Amino acid sequence: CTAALGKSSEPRAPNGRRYLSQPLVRDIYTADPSAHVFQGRIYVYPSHDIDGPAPEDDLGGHFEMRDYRVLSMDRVGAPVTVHPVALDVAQVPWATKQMWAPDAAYKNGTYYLYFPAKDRQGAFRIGVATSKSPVGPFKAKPRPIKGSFSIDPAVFTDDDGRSYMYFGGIWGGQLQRNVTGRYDPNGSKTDLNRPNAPALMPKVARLDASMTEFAEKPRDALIVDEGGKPLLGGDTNRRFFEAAWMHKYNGKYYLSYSTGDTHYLVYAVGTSPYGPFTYKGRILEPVQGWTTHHSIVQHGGKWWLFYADSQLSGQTRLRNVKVTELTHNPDGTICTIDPFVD
Ligand code: FUB
Repeated sequence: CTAALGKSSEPRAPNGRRYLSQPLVRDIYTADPSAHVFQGRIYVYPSHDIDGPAPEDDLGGHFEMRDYRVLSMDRVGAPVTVHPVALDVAQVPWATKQMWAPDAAYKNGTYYLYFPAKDRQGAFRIGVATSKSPVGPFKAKPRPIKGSFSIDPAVFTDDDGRSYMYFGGIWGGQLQRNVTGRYDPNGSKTDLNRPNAPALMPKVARLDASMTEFAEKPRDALIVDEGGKPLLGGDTNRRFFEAAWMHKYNGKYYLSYSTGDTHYLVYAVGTSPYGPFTYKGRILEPVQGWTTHHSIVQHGGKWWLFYADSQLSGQTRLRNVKVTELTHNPDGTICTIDPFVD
């Protein structure tokens, strides 16, 4: 596992080290990059960070995003195009605020943009919007996906054409406020508050043929330790927090995610898109900034990790998307990446 050295002219991070890679775009702030290859070109669907008045809090009230803008490039290292607004919260009948981490999919000539936002009750739901272009503009469905809740949708299409949505997040992502099947506005602010009980898990549901509704009730994407036991709520270095992503490598299903308050990107491997997934290790050590959220995509014969940090602003609420190469070892494990060099 080797990393390319940063150029000596590049600024050092607050920790005195150099950044492994530089921001993909500097004109706008972007985060939570969901990368896909459509017709040979790389498209990145990020959150579009903006500065707002909300003070920082544990529920992410300071992430006040209002719209989405798509990035695209011919290949990693080529010039990046920042496309015009693809969808604005004002165009989504049910949504009020906080257009958080999105994802996209393609099927039969239509592109689908999946996004979380808060409804009038203050509950996160997941919406979908469609377009004939990968960069939009997208037209939102009038209602969120039936049975959806929480945040961070990631849609994976398997080799047999079936698509699955992974989603969820604790703390501000509200997974812990949906355990009864209904949103409880008075529920815990963080998690289940049971460190010795199984942690809250990401959810997975297959999408129906329309790609705009669940074909089934969401179920837990169970993450277990080497002994097959569910990761526990108190295991904060390994348990799921948010930012689920799925990629398939050598026939195995790799569920990767953020550990949130411990700031790691980690992964777990299974033999079915539903899991269970056995925890394997870290993908990315903590970046500058509180959040860490990524995607993994293959292009040009290599695997790429798209991620984000706060290099440009120094503020967690104003992040910038980056990319670096990701390596699978011969035994299927993933090389841990340090986002800093020197
Ligand atoms: O960008 C807002 C939220 O912060 C995302 O939905 C989370 O994954 C975290 O990055």
